[in-house]
Amino acid sequence: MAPAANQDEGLARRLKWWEEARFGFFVHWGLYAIPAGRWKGKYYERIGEWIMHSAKVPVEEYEQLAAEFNPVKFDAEKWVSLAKQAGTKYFVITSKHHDGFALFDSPSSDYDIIDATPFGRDPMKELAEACRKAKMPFGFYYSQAQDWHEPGGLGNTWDFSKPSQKKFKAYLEEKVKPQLRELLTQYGPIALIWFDTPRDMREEHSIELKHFVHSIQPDCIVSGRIGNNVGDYGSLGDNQIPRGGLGLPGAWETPATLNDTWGYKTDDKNWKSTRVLLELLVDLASKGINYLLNVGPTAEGVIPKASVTRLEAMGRWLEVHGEAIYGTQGSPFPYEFSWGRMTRKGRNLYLHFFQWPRGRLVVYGLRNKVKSTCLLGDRDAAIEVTQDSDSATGSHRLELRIPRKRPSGEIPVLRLDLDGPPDAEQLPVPQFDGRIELPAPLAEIHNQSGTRGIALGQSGSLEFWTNKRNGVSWQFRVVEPGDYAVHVILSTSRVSRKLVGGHVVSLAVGGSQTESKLDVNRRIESARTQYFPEARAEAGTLRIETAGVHTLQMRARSINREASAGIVFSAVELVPVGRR
Ligand code: H79
Repeated sequence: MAPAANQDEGLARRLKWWEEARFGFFVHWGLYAIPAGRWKGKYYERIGEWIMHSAKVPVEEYEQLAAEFNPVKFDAEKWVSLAKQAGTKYFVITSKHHDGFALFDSPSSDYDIIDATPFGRDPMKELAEACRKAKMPFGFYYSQAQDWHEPGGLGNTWDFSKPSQKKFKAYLEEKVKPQLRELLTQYGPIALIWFDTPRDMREEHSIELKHFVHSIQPDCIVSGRIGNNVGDYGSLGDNQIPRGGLGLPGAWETPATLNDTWGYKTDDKNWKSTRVLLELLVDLASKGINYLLNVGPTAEGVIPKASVTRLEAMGRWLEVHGEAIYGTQGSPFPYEFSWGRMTRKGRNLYLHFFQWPRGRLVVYGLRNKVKSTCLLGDRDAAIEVTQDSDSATGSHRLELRIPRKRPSGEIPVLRLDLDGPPDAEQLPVPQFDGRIELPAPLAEIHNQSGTRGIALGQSGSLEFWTNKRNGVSWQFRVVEPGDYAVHVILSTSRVSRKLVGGHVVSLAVGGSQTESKLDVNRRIESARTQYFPEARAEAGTLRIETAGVHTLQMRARSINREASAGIVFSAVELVPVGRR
């Protein structure tokens, strides 16, 4: 969801600390931690907090879980101290998820932790206090549109029929607003309200709720999922990470899981490794996107050990490399590197190595002078820098001689201290491996007027290429003439979650042209593609005769009708053939 227009003068002030934070701690905790993925002996594949929906549990039956909710091992200080140790900089917890149960003292409702459980304590009060002591900004997740407990809320199709607008409006007035008022008055300063799944909320409702929050706490950030693009920042899909840059203005965040579920599930052992989690953090930071990483505590109030060890390990990496994450902005380059990612801060450029270069690394297109370098965590490492620019091709070349021995630590980071803010050539140029990446956000879009055309989606992919008369092109710079294999990176987005190929496209540079049917057989396996898959579709070879600036034209010959969003792709790459 794109962020609100910056007419809102409070926006920049509200968002400053949040954009610097880059890494947040998310907690999904509620009654669903009791069934933990199983209902009446049956295991449900889907995310744990959805069990009421997955098993179509009637309200009266689900309500009975409350009598069992007694998290005697809950320790607010322990949770907040883990969040600190992990290196996260804000804390967000479910105050009410889609099941409608309030995990806080809600005077306006009986379906809350004080009235309906034997626990007798308000965990939100304890967490707010622990966060205040730890100087950790504290925020609430609140499901504003889906509420499976109420006939006026959305989503419960097994007990209720779809509510009328009038009924939904009454639910907003009688449940949502009173509870938001409670959340914003009972717990001191609230950093953020994390709204979710707006569904068919009308724009007027989104705007009204946002103003309602700000009328009580003007500095409270409102998440993008309040709907209708009126949030303070944009929210990508759950676990979604775009390839290349987003190419969209504003502040962004991706909520993400350590395993597959959000709410605790006994059987979900699909834990990501520390290494993968750090890659995701770095990948997002390199695109200027916050990472809100979730834990799902048990019904007893314990954060699973597998989560704790990973978060602690991330914290250890951040202790050494945190300056390359906190307070940084995304890479000055509009595409990714095969060896890793970049972030920047002031005059510093940080190179995060997913693969350690064997002795030598070359970066093209950086216009700055490098004044000095520092390998984080190893101040004595000798790095030799050479810079020149090729007048024939106009390309700036930076060569780094790097120790062959890979430093310890999950992802080594090299800081370059520059003569000014990083200034990178925006035109795609060949990088170290000779590959030229043409990313979706840099494409020039050629839509025939009057048709719904190709557009850059919120995931950094091009979508809605459904008309053969439309097309795209890129400019880019060639340094070494020759043959290039062309690959189209097919991708998925929030509107088209299934990878679809079968389109026939033609690609041309100058007089050289190739036509191919794109298939999805070569999946790209990476930390990023687990939930939003990508495939590298081979699309022939092009001969580029001269060095210098060229234009690649991409046209559609036929578009697979099964693809409702048309050809969805995130980049075209040109890979030199037969050179080494
Ligand atoms: O709170 C977490 C999720 O519960 C919530 N967002 C994150 C932060 C979320 N709500 N909706 N969704 C995510 C999309 C849900 C998709 C699915 Fe399903 C739920 C897929 C399987 C279960 C809905 C029901 C679609 C298919 C069945």
